[in-house]
Parts: sequence; structure tokens; C-alpha cells
Amino acid sequence: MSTTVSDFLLARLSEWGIRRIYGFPGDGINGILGALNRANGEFEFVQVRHEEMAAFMACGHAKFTGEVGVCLATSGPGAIHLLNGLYDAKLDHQPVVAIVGQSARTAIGGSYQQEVDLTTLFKDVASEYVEVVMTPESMRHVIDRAIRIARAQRAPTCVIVPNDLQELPYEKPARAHNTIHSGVGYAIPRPIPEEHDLQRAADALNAGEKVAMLVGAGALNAAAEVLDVADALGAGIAKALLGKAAVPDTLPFVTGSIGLLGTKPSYRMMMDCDTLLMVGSNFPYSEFLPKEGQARGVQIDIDARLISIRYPMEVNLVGDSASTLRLLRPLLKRKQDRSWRRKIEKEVADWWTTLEDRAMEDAHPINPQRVFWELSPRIPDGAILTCDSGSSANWYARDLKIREGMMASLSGGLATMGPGVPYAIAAKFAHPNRPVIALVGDGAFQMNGMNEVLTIGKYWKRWSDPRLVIMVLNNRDLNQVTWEQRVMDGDPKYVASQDIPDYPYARYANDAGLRGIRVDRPEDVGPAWDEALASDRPTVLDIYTDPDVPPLPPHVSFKQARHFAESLLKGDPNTAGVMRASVKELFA
Ligand SMILES: Cc1ncc(C[n+]2csc(CCOP(=O)(O)OP(=O)(O)O)c2C)c(N)n1
Ligand SMILES: [Mg+2]
Repeated sequence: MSTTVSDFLLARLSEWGIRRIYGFPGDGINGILGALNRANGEFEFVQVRHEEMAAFMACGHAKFTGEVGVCLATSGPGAIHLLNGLYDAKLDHQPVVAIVGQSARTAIGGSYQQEVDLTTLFKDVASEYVEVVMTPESMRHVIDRAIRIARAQRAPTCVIVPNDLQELPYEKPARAHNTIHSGVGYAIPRPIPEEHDLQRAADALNAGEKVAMLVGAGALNAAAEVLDVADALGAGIAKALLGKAAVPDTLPFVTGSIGLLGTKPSYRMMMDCDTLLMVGSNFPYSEFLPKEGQARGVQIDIDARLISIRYPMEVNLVGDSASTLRLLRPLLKRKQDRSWRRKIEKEVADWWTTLEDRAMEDAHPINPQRVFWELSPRIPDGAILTCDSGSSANWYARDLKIREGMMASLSGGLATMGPGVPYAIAAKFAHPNRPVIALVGDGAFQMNGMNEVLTIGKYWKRWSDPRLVIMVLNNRDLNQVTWEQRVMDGDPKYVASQDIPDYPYARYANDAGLRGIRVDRPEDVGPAWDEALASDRPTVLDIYTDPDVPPLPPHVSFKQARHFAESLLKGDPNTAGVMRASVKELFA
């Protein structure tokens, strides 16, 4: 049989180093699936339960490997299902290539079954590159460009392949006018700023007496350089959510997360600093940064579009974080006065004590903070952690002590529910020898995580280390939003939108061939983590937690406190429990 366009597509993916494809079938991609079948196991096709999960997995793959993630879906409904996962990749700047089927070229424009205007559909999410492959000859440059642009722009791109084209014989472009002759390969550039701009940055940083650093996803591969510069500057380091694993939480001057899910020492440091050094972060909430005019600002980011948009920076350095910091370091004078650093370290130490006290506070039945607190010392070396959107993101951000050599991620920019479990699956495929822990809410688990447990059941025996623990924060509530209704809007909990069905997740896991552990007593939380992390198979930890413990911001404004009090007066159904659980934290 001659090489079809689909065979060629796969050969090209292989030349680009792609070995795994997350997807779900349909007749819009049967030509490609046939070629996958013929490829004799050269590709690992991972079959998901829903195409959105394939996109999340492709994004997770990119996050945990730095490589391009690839997802494959059929035309019409399959393609539409990918969207949210692709937006997750777009907003977190991850290279993902979506390959989708389309109606046959002979039918396009004919209101045919499953015909959707896919170019228009993907135009926004794949704004860097979305193309329909029109002829066998153009497959080569379209796939080459989709991959290269995804890498170069750190963005999702989309290749649309009409189903009739998939089975045609492949033809090389002729050496003629109107043909495109592309090649494989991409070398990551490491841009650096001009010397005089580095000097201006150093001057500002050298003049400061109270330097605060904020690091994000762009600092994930720059830990040594960040720590070196922080040492010279006597600075504390706060971390945006996606930068959780950039520097370890075990260091005494790391103030932890910032923002609504942040810590008090991060907040205090930003309010008191006279100089701000931001590295690789697009952290959105300006109210958690210094007041305009309070601090001199220096920012390092690889993307000039993201420079100086959260705080008016004095020096804007466009460059690779590690390389730029390495060049900056010799220009910095080590601060002799370490009193600012000492003050930060004292606040960090006090804060960890506060967090422990909060975690050990009684709740009904289990304080969610304790779940995360007990996990910290038990996280195995080299573990990969994922988290979902919901109240668990607060405790993940604040309570979890990340150590060196770990990776951790969640949906930062889109903050979508649902990626916790699919990211964890992608982490296991990418690093089958590393333990993976997913921290998800019961709402997110019901939304899609439960379905993907079946995917885990299908594949886990391929992983050399079978440990994948999914911790379900079982609070029978869409708790994060319930608290937002109370605190931000002063509304009581709207039961109709917030209560979710109670369900025995541990039993479900057992039925699916995994291990299920149900925990409903605080003293069992630690041993349950031990058991799950020593298990010979993937485990669902179903932990029955108290929805009345408030995931409050580190500083609660007077307005928010008043809203909160008003919501209780308006007859919130959880009034008694909420009062009991939160007075200590809120008004102490
Ligand atoms: C797809 C999507 N839908 C809705 C939201 C809004 N939202 C954010 S957190 C949350 C509640 C999540 O509930 P759950 O997973 O049970 O976690 P909990 O907050 O209860 O711990 C909701 C509805 C979202 N971020 N993403
Ligand atoms: Mg919940």
C-alpha cells in the first residue's frame, strides 16, 4: 500500500519526536486512526473518555515535559469538545497541537452532517495557527508549522484534516511555483536583554533596602538563579500559583503563594517593600502588588506582551529568566543589612505555625486544611502534584510544602474545573516512574474526574510505579464559589446551585479496579495518605471534609467581612457551622 497522507502525517510527527497522542475516535479521523494502527506501536494512542480530557492531557504533557502535547479528535462534536482544554493551554502558554477531522472536501459547504466551520471555531483559541490541509502536498508544511509555531509561541495550534484527504496517497510538493518546502526542527532561543538595561535593573535593585521577589511559571527552570539573586538582594520570594514548584517552600525566606489564595507573609512583603523584582509571572491581581509609586519595579519576562501590565515597571527586561538572572547577578551588590530578610523569615516562620494551628482546628468531620498539612511531609521525593480549581487550590497554594525536584501544576490562567485528574494521567504517562498526586474537589471529580478514573483503570499497569493518588475533597458543595458568594457578594449560599450529590467515591474506585479509601475521622487522614502512597495500584482517597471552613484571602477587607456578616444574617443555611468554623480565622 502506498503511503497515505495520514501515514505521512504520523511519520512527520515521529520526526518531530512525538510519540504519544491523546484522543478519541470518530469517522472524521478514521484515515488517521488507520494509519496509527499501521504504525506498529510507534505511537502510544491514549484513549480518553471525553475529548476535553485529551486536550487537558496534551496540556499536562507539555507542562510536565516541556515538549509539545498532541491531541486528536474527530470532526464536529469531537473538535468542539477539545475547546476548553485548548483554552487552558492557551492561557497557561503551553505548546499543544490539536489535530481534528473535517467533512470531506467534496462535502464542505454543503450543510453536511457534522460539518462545523472549524477554522472559525478554533480561530480564537488557536489564534497563532489554524489551517485546513487542502491537498496531500500541503500536509508537510501545515504540520511542520503547527508544531513549530506551538513551540515558538508556547500556544495551542490546530490542524484540520478533511477525511477524504486522510486516505489519499501522499505526494511531495513539486519543485515549482506555489509550493511550500518546509523542514523539521526547532531550537529554543534564550533571549537576553541589552547590557545597559541589565545595569539599569541592577541600579534599581541595588538602591532598594526592602526587595520583594515574585516568581511565576517562567521561573520554573531558574531555581538556582532565583535563589542566588534573592540571596544577594536579601529578598523574600513570593510565588504565583503556576510558579509553586519554582522554589521550595522549605526555605525560610520563601513566603509562599500570593493573591486570593495567598499567604500573609507574601501580602505583608508586597505591602512593605520598596523594590519589586518580578520574574516570569503574569500574576493578575494588582491589589496584591505594591501600591503604584511605593516600589521601584524590575520585571523579567520572555514575552514582551506581558511586561509592565500589572505594575508600572521602571525596568522591563525581555529575556529568558535563568539567563537574564545569571547576567544580572554579577551586577548586584550583596546587601549588608539583612534586617529586611530577617523580618520576612520571622513572618514566614510564624505563618507556618498559624497554618498548622488552622489545620489542626476541629471541624466537622475533617478540616480540609489538615488533609494538605498531613500530606506535606509525606509527599514522596520527585512527586508530581496536580490540583483542580476549587477550595483545594487554596490549600494547595498555602499549605503544601513543595520540595526540590517536584513538579506541580493546575489551571492557572483559565482556572477551569476539570484538569486535576487528566493532568495527573498525563504526568503518569510522561513519567511512569514518579508518584503522582491529584488534589481535586468533589464537584470537579463529578464533572469529569470520575470518568477518567476508568481511563486510569485501562492503562495503569503500563506504569512502572503504579502510584497515582487522587484525593477527592468530599465536601458535598461547590465550596469555593459558595464562599465567593458569601464573602465577595454578601449573599447567602444558594443551595440550588451549590449543593452537589453525596457519592461514595472510594467504592466507585474499588469497582473500577483501583483502590478506594474512605476517610471520615481526622486522626485517619495521615495514615490514609501513608496507605495510598504505599499502594500497589492507583488510589482514590475520598476524604469527608467540612464545607464550613473558609478559604479566605490572607487579608480580609472590612468590606468583605461586612458582606460575610450580611450573608449570615440573610439566612445562610449553613449559618451555625460557618460561624463555628470561621470566627476564629476571620476575626481573630
Ligand atoms: C468549568 C468551570 N465551571 C465553573 C467554574 C467556577 N468554579 C470555580 S471553583 C468551583 C467549585 C468547585 O467545586 P468542587 O470541585 O467541589 O471544589 P470545592 O470548592 O468544593 O472544594 C466552581 C463552580 C470553573 N472555574 N470552571
Ligand atoms: Mg466540593
